[in-house]
Amino acid sequence: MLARLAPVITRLDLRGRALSARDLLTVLPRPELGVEDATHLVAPILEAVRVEGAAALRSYGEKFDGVRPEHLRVPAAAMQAALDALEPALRSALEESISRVRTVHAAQRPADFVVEVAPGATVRQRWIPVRRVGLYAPGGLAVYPSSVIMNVVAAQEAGVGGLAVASPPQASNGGLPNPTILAACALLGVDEVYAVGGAQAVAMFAYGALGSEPQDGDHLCDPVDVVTGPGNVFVAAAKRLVRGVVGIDSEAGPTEIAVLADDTADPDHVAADLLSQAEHDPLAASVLVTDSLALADAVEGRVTARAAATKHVERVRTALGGPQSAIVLVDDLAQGLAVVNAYGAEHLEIQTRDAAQVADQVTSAGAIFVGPYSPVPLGDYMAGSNHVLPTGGCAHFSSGLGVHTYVRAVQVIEYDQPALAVIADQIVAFADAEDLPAHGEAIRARGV
Ligand code: HSO
Ligand code: ZN
Repeated sequence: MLARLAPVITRLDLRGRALSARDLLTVLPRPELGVEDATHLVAPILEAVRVEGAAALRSYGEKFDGVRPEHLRVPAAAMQAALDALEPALRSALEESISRVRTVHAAQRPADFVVEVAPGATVRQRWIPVRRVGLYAPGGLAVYPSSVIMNVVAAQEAGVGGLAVASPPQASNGGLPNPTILAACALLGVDEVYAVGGAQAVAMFAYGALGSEPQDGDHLCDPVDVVTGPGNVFVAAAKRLVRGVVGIDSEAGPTEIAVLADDTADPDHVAADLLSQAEHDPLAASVLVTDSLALADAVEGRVTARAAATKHVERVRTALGGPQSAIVLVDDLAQGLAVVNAYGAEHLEIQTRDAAQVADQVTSAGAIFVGPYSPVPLGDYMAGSNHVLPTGGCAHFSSGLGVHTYVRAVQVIEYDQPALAVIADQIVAFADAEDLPAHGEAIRARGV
């Protein structure tokens, strides 16, 4: 007979407690990221790359990745070789994922519109893709070809013309990035790939980089307009520092899953889903919110048993045992919704009766997974949705990665002479009130 295992996840009982959204935020803590501290460490790296270009990139490869890349720009033959070596089952999975993600993102393209404000007076809105983007794919503990797909397909469907990918050089791959990352790029038709990791990759994209060896050419990499992609705290710090020089996506933190469940949920499914995200990171957050004590007990047991048997047991136990993870007991679904809305999880599963209706009442989440057959790993790989999502409560004010990340809205204004004449006096009155008479004169100069 097995000894009873100590539960790996703590419990938080909110039953009978009337807590405001603000109070709720303090009872569901999140890990401290330390991005601000890391900015001091990465600032000199950014400066070195800006000034020295490829020479600095090679030195940092040697220092941080343990290998000095001969080819910072991955040669075409190496891209093709990685694709040729791709195992057929994985190739088919990548292709299916690309196809589904492409279908969803093609539908995300926002429509231009034109409004006739008055006769002869139009304002048009055009969505224009950015010219060139730099996409970062981590290569240390986390090697996620799936994230390459999420970034590249969104940018391609936005209509971005220039796409570059960077991923750390691997000593085990002769100083080139991870072979599956290269194969994913090749499948996606991306041929500009760099063996550059961490903060130095963000700097290379933001400032561009001059070559230092003959194989680099004069310009190794041209600057981009937007840098996206997940990374560790140093990548997040570098993105924070270059924001303004370029656009960035969010500073993605450790992954989070919240599950809102009632007594109809299958405890084994809930436990498996909580573990699935805990395996990413010791700082990952797994939170179950339920009004069913029986479900809470059953999930606790299943989580503990599954944690003991899973491959990344240390990571999972640390994540589930951390203050960022909990089983939260609530009075009813209404309080459960208040909790998940205050939390604003990166991923939120709804495993309740009438799950679709409950999901409609969610106001803050990076992505919502509805019903028993829509677990988060489906979205991580294959649903068609994007898995680069706001963490750390950023879902309260921002969206996941998508076509919108790579486009800008430009308004186009066109009035004819009679349309301008109708409002000329009002513009002049406005300009005078702001003591800007030259504004009014620009209107009057048109004979109106
Ligand atoms: N769950 C992660 C994404 C990921 N999962 C990549 C597997 N591979 C953050 O949404
Ligand atoms: Zn995942």
